[in-house]
Amino acid sequence: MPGSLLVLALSGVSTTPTVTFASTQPLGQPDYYGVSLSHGDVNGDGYVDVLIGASQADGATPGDWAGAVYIFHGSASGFAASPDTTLTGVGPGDQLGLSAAVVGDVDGDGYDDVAVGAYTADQRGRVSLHLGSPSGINPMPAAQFTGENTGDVLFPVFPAGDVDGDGYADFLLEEVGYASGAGRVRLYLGSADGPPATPSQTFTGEGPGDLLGSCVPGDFDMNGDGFDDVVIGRSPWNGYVGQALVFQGSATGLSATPVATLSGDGVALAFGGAAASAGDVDGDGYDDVLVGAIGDAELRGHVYLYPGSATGLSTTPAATLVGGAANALLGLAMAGAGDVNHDGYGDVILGATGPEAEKTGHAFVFLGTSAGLSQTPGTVLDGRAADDFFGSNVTGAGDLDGDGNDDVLVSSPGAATVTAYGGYGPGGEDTGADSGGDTGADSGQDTSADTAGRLPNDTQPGCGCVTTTSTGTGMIGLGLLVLALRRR
Ligand SMILES: [Ca+2]
Ligand SMILES: [Ca+2]
Ligand SMILES: [Ca+2]
Ligand SMILES: [Ca+2]
Repeated sequence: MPGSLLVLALSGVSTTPTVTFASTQPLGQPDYYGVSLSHGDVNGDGYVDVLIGASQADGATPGDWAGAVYIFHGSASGFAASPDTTLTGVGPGDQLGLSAAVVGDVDGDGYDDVAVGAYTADQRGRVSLHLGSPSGINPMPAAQFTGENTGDVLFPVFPAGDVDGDGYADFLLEEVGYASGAGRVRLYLGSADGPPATPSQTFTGEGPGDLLGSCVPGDFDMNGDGFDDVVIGRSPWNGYVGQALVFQGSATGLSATPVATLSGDGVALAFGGAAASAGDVDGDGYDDVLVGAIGDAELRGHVYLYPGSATGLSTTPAATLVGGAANALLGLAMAGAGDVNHDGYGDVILGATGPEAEKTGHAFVFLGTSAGLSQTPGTVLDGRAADDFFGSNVTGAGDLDGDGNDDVLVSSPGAATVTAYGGYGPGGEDTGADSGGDTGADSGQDTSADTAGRLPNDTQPGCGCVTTTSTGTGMIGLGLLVLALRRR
């Protein structure tokens, strides 16, 4: 009806970037900037900090793929142009930051902590836990975890929220190559002393090729009991049909076996290749979850929304979003976006590097409503140039500019940038008349000059840092992008 259309039109995410983070690696040497994205408050000052991984960043030798993770501190005046902390890989092929995340406050000292994964030369893999402090992330790791065997490739890291409800953040690590590719997910429970040296629980795939744990969203409470729950995808399971296993949190940790299994609708293969907590899109007090399957016949991409309830996740999707054209690859990346329009309903952001052959890329923000997730995007964000691969990674970013509306981050690894876009509420976009920082009274998105010290918008328009040719299509998002960047 017209009234709701009007509200939709006046709230969402601005298409004008508020901040652009840019790689400093030399042109023509792609570093996979933005392959990992995360946010939290690592220095406890109340401002959101941003983490950006670049797994092919130079180490001692150009092109050695040592990798790096950059952490930018938020402040009243925005973000500095240079990262406040840089973590770098220790050797060629480390690919540090291929996965990295702010995993919450694991030791309960009031500062969020960071876990960074490295592929490593022997493919055993290594994850380092770096603790937050008043001055930010300590570059010296407080703990390190390695794959049990050569080839186990322990590197994906996932915040798990607080699965045992003790107030300490918990996290998950994944060994993608464990047991000939069966895969294993390790749960580490936080404590005042940090995480234990050995995992609190492990979950192992059923057989070679299972790749249990191809995705794990964290920080979601499907049944409102105060214990966060976890979904683990098995994208290649059963001839690439895929499944997603739901594990329930409790005072003693996660359920040893799944309490539910999600299977999609059979239309799209590779179900579970991506997943994310959607937040609470329908405002009923139970978090909802997104699971993607890009392997339909035309590679449009399917994204399914499963609603939470007092008894757990429904195994029937409440909504199915499908890419609008062949090769759209909708749902290659997905995330909860927080509440971009400050209406109390959780919103989500989906990335899609297609459908255009030149891979400019897109991201779509869908708004939550009392009736569930809207079926048309409230905002469409676009990459700027061919081979930007805009939308390869997306995340909610919390409230970066302090206007009361949550913001989003979108990676363009081809352009070696990560761009922030501001949410705004029914009051419409803020045109910037209120100088001196937007405290949120106008519930709008602040695009303006009152953000001194912030990076100028869009510092490298269409820089052409990467000149990959179009890539064709693939079944697995991350693999597709790695292939594309390697083909240079
Ligand atoms: Ca901490
Ligand atoms: Ca905990
Ligand atoms: Ca809900
Ligand atoms: Ca909302």
